[in-house]
Amino acid sequence: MNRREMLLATGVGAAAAILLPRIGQAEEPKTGFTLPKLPYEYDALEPVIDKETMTIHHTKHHQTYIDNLNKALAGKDDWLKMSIDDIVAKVKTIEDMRLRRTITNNGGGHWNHTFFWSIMAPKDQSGKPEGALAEAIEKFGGLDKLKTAVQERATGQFGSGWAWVTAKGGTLEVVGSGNQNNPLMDGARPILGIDVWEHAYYLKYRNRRADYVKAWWDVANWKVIGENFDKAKG
Ligand code: MN3
Repeated sequence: MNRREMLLATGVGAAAAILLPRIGQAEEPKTGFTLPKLPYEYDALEPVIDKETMTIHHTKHHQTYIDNLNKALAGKDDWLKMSIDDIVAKVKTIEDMRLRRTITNNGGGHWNHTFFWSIMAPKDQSGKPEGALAEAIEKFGGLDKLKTAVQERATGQFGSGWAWVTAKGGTLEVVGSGNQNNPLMDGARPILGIDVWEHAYYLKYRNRRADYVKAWWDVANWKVIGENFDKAKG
């Protein structure tokens, strides 16, 4: 008689039926991260971001970061237990510099892209800054000033990287990062970030990064960015 049969036979079947699968699940090791589904269709951000770019960016580029992250974390159960948010925030505690670099690039890549998809919406659902975020933007000098600062960061970023808006203590700040680094790795929480790797815009905008960033605001999801601000201002 195994444990389950014994429990059933002794009349605690109802409790066992609830408890046993839970025990099993808790002991199941997490094997890695999976590609999150986009919150809209691949062509939903047209004409600002074309369907082909979105498809390749999501199914190839983002998937590759996840595959490489999983490869790097294989067997590292302590890390696999963590959320991608925690992994990215703690990446600088990794002593092995080679591993730190791999997790920075690929954990960062996974976090950044998951974040990027979430802060965009079809043009007709973009909305506008409201509430506490709208006040913070006013304090910054207005939306046009914020857009100009982001534009400067985005076009001034040499090579691949990101332009971010963070909200430490409720004050907006515009920062840039190279490769897949992000502000979370430096203890600041972004509320908005624009991918300025060529793979994010080259098919449609060719070398015209400035045009892509200027157009990007039409698909900014201000509802989500506002929620990010409420969480980040803390
Ligand atoms: Mn990208």
